[in-house]
Amino acid sequence: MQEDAALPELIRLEKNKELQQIGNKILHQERLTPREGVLLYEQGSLSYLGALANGVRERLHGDTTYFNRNFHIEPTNVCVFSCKFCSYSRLYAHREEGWELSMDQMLDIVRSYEGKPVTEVHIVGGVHPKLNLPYFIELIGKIREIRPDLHIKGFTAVELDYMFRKAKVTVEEGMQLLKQAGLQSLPGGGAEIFHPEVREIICHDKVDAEGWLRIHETAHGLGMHSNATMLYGHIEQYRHRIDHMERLRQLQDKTGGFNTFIPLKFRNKNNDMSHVKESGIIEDMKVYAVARLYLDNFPHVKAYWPMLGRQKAQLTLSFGVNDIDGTIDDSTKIYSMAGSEEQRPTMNTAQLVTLIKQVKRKPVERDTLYNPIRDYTDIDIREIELNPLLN
Ligand code: V47
Ligand code: SF4
Repeated sequence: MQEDAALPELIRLEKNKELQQIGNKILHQERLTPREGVLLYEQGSLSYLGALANGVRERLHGDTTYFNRNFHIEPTNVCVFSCKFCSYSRLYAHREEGWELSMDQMLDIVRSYEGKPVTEVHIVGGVHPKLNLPYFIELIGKIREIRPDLHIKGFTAVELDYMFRKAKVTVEEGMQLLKQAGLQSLPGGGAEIFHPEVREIICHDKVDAEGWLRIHETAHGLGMHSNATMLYGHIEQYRHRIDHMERLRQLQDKTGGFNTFIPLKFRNKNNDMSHVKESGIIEDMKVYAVARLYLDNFPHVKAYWPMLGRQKAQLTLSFGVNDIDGTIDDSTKIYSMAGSEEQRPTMNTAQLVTLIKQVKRKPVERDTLYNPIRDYTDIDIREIELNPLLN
């Protein structure tokens, strides 16, 4: 890809010598150290970080910005864990305040997409003590029967860890069984912040960093791909964010199985951390930029638009992001309960394409594994709106 000619000049003009050195490393595609990662956060101006990250994004992807056509199923919000930031779960003892979809209700959701050109179902929910490994194996099998063409991306490492321990199977055995049933990849949730200084405070009782990473490593070993998230903007410090990304970078060196990194902005409504102020837009953009610079072995950085809002998601495209997730169509509540920008997050293809075109990027529909499905650059929005196969 063509490099922006202004970038070397911008780096030359940077007054802070350490930041200038980092800029030159980025230009020469050299890996940043953890210390340099922290320094970027502490001293890098937004414009400098943005220009560097944008250069990396351009080198890797040109103007292509991906989206996919997917829908979410949240089996339940009943959860045995008590993450302080979670606005969504209800403890089993208070399960009458929560919801639990039956197998038939979930399959009806899948059936409701008959004839619609979605390519992925994303399944993530709370950790219900009664919903076990055989149940989810059955669910995946039945989804496959109804829609063999759908890519099934499901279950955070937190859900999987609990499922496997309850079923008394090893991670290898459990992953193997789910793979045989038809599970194809793992979403990136449950990672939060790996460092125990933070994890102990915000989510002490669920799988730890090592357990999370082991589950993803095992999935990668079986040829499955996965994503990784980072919940930022609460009590963590810069060094915790860099430690988080460092652990991911190391695993990615080993397996190459991660597709995309998704920073998740902490939202403070209706949870036990409501007293914690949310991050501002400048910090949000820095998180994306530093992620793009630090995670040199992650092919993609994704902005999850329901959490950020559409305009901020658009802005992230100038700070290293090359993917804005999907149509989502989430009729339930995982994010809206935490105070996300979108109360019932869904966008149709025309809306996603418009968002991407407004910032002069090329919208390309992808599948879960980032195989391009259709380039919308030269397709008129009106044509998309009128064609049910495109919208
Ligand atoms: O791990 C919970 C987050 C995650 C809050 O892989 C919150 O494509 C912000 O797995 N404020 C689950 N975030 C979501 C998830 C996901 C989402 C989008 C895309 C993908 C993917 C995966 O939701 C949890 C947690 O980090 N979360 N509460 C909150 N108050
Ligand atoms: Fe349960 Fe997930 Fe909420 Fe934690 S974030 S309480 S594991 S639903």
